[in-house]
Amino acid sequence: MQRNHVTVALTGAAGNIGYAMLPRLASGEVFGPDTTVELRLLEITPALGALEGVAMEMNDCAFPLLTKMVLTDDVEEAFDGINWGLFVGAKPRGKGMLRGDLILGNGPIFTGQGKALNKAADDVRVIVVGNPANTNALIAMSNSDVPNDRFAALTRLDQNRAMSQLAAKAGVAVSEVTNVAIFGNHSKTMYPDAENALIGGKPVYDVIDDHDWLRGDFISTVQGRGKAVIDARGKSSAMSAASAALDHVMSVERPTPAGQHFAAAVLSDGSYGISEGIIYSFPVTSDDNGNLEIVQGLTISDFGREKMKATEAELLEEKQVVSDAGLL
Ligand code: NAX
Repeated sequence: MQRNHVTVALTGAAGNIGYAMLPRLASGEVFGPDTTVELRLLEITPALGALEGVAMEMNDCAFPLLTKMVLTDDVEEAFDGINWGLFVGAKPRGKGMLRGDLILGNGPIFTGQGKALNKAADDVRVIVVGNPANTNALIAMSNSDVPNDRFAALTRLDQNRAMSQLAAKAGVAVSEVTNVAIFGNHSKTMYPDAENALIGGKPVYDVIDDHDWLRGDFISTVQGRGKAVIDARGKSSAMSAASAALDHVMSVERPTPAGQHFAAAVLSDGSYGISEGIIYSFPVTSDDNGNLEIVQGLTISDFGREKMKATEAELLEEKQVVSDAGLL
């Protein structure tokens, strides 16, 4: 998608992921070297002071393409006329907090943000990063007049994690790994699919002999990677999450190379027998105009089917929770 100027809203802009994302958004890397960028930085009121500091640093980077930054705690101001909404801001999951509590704690943020999106530009696209990302995207979508196909939740980090694991196991560069799909929820039930993935254009199952690893540790490593990073670093993934979110934006903005696909959680249309009406991660492609299409016809084994159903069940439960709470 070629444009001269893009307006991008980033929620939670003073947080860890926002900090890792901002310089790359303004550098020209994401939207190209000829596209100027306006940033709308949304935070909660108590974080506006910290946001001011982040904006000072952004100014000190002296990015030639950055035309304007708006710092605000007003969602309507933040989303007015935007081409992209990067929904990162959410309350973190506290120690001992159940997933259900997190869903109900963060859900109301996304009802308001969904409504405010009605002021966005006609071509607006949204990527939800804040957890529980799939269900938050469903809430935002359900509360907005923006067409459903503009909303996605981030599973690109899971795809990137899977690619990195496969490359390391095969002893090849990560650039050799393509067509890794992530099915389902961005949670520990997700199913990273190696059965349709390629290494150097060949099926992963032909390149990696250790099929027990592909069906076992590979999957659990990707599913548990977020926790492993927290255990090692003492903080949740921020650099990699920011990078994946920007990979997603770039993949949506550019046509997908023929025969390839990438992972994004989008509204299920019943593809692969998955229930309609949930935000479920599928292999997708983008056209020249940022429209996503679910890739059809991948071969799914009984093993894969079972995993896809388990993560679907979790998403249906999450949907029930937010539906009962009147958030949809
Ligand atoms: P931080 O706690 O560092 O930053 C979050 C920021 O959001 C804070 O500055 C907070 O003030 C702000 N915020 C809270 N409510 C807001 C609202 N209503 N409007 C605007 N801003 C608001 O968390 P960070 O590490 O940046 O992570 C952000 C979110 O990403 C979390 O929900 C986290 O769980 C999620 N993640 C999602 C990933 C994914 O792949 N989908 C991976 C990484 C990450 O865990």
